[in-house]
Amino acid sequence: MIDFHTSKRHIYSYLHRCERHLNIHFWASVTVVLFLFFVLFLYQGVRGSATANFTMSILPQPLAVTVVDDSFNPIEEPEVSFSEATYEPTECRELIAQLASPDQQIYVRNFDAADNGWTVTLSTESPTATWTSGQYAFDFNDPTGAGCIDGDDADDLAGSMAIYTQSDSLDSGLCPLCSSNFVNRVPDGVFNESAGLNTITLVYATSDSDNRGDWTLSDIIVRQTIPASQPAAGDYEIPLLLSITAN
Ligand SMILES: [Ca+2]
Ligand SMILES: [Ca+2]
Ligand SMILES: [Ca+2]
Repeated sequence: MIDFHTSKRHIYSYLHRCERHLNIHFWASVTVVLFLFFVLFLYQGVRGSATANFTMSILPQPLAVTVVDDSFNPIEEPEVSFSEATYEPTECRELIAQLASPDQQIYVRNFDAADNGWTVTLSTESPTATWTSGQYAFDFNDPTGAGCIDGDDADDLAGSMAIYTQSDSLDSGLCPLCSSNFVNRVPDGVFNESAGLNTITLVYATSDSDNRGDWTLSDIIVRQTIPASQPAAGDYEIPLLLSITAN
């Protein structure tokens, strides 16, 4: 005789064990599947990584010479002003002015633009330029007779300009790690049209100089003769160019 209740209990027990068994299998399967997804995720993450090449270009600054103030602010239209002179009928005189006065300085920058050195010069736009005031003029590049008489240059005017740089007037600029070795000032120069000396070198750097650096030059003395009987026509002017060239 079958004990129905006993069988039923056995069946329930059996089913319950099966359910537990299935649950264990289910969660084990879920765990395995999640683990596989995790591994796959890591693998995809590794396989999907990329190397980004960071690039940067530091370009050389253009070779430059400017006139700046004590704080290195550019002075757009620097002037060199001589003291006033009265008319003198018989005497040839000399006036003195200062280029790059105490609150101004010539500022040279070479930040990898000229690796073989550079040269800073002063010149006029043309060797035949003169000091002019309306119809009147006198010369700037004729040292004949100490700048007091006309020589064999193209014009018939007298007058001579000389440039003098001072010792200890050449200094390093703003670059803290740059060297000023092999950067030299030229003590003096005289414009001479007939001798072909149409530019005066103020400062230069040799090929051994630092390829990166900035320098200042100040207190440049300019001497200009005024011929006797030069008409007092008013204000005389002559533009001069401050230039820098790579060697
Ligand atoms: Ca001349
Ligand atoms: Ca002449
Ligand atoms: Ca002359």
